[in-house]
Amino acid sequence: MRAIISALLFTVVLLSASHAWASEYPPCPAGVQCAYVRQDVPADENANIYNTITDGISSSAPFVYVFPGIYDEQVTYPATRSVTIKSVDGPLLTVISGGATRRTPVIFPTITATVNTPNGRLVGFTITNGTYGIEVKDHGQAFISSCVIEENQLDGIFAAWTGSALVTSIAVSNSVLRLNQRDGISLNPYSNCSYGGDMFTAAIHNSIFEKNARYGLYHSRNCSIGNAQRFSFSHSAFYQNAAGNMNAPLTNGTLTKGPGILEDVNPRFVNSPSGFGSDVRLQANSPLLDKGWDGVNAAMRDPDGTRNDMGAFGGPEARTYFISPVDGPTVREVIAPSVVRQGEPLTVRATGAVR
Ligand SMILES: [Ca+2]
Repeated sequence: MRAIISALLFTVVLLSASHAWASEYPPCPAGVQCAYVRQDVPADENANIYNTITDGISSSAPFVYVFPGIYDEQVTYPATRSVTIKSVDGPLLTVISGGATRRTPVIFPTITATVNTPNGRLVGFTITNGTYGIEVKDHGQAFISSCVIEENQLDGIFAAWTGSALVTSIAVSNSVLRLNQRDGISLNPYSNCSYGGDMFTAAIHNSIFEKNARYGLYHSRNCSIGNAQRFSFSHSAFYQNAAGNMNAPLTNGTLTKGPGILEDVNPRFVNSPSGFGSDVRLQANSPLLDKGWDGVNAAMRDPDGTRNDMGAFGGPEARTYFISPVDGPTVREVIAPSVVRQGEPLTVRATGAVR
């Protein structure tokens, strides 16, 4: 009888949680077109369904939703319009890979107009097996959140500025940069220090840098990349980056560390091998739970309303990303009769909750 109750309870878990993570079509914001990318049905342009992320971008839709799968392609954002590319079910299930040639999976190109709005948002992917994981080219503008960027040949994210009147802008939040073979994030304003600090902006929050082969966070110039308005860096954690957590210019104070930087702290991921199969959700005893940046209001909080957890499974975008009871949908208030006669129906009542 114990086995039967367990089986029924498992059914309850699935039914309760299914609305939270099943691959349903996400709603499209009012008044805009959305493209849907999935590998399990034929492409149908009339229904805005495509088989590759590149084709989804080519549809001109400003929102591209990507269903679970391993996407072996080079995703290049458009240079003249803004696009949000977002996974439906999160980075454990949705991968963009560099493939056999280890090309860079995601590129934010040089933009062609003087604008200070981001031209690209990337939300909820694992980015792996590339030369760089993500390259932000000269005056590219990139917002990256809820991503796992791991095991790329050079840097997890490489961002450049080579000297012009246009800004290179990079914002990274609630992401994990691990096991890259050079730096986790590499900021590269190539010019000398005479540019006044206005041409490169970076915002890094709520992220985890683990076991990168050189630095966790690297800055190529021993000079300021700007004042606090141009560089904000807080509430992030570092663990076992081979050459150091941050390189010398950072420790010299030219990049100002904000509050909540934790160094040499084991994040306690659920499973963190090299190669496919990593699971960088935080265990219940992780010291990085509730250590992220709350922001100026509740907008940065976790789906359960608590303070932001560092990493790719914290923050407001994580609502749909939990796929098992480990740190994910939970069943509470289970009411089941302790004794049931053979052949009688058994009713189990429970409350399902996404954290
Ligand atoms: Ca939390």
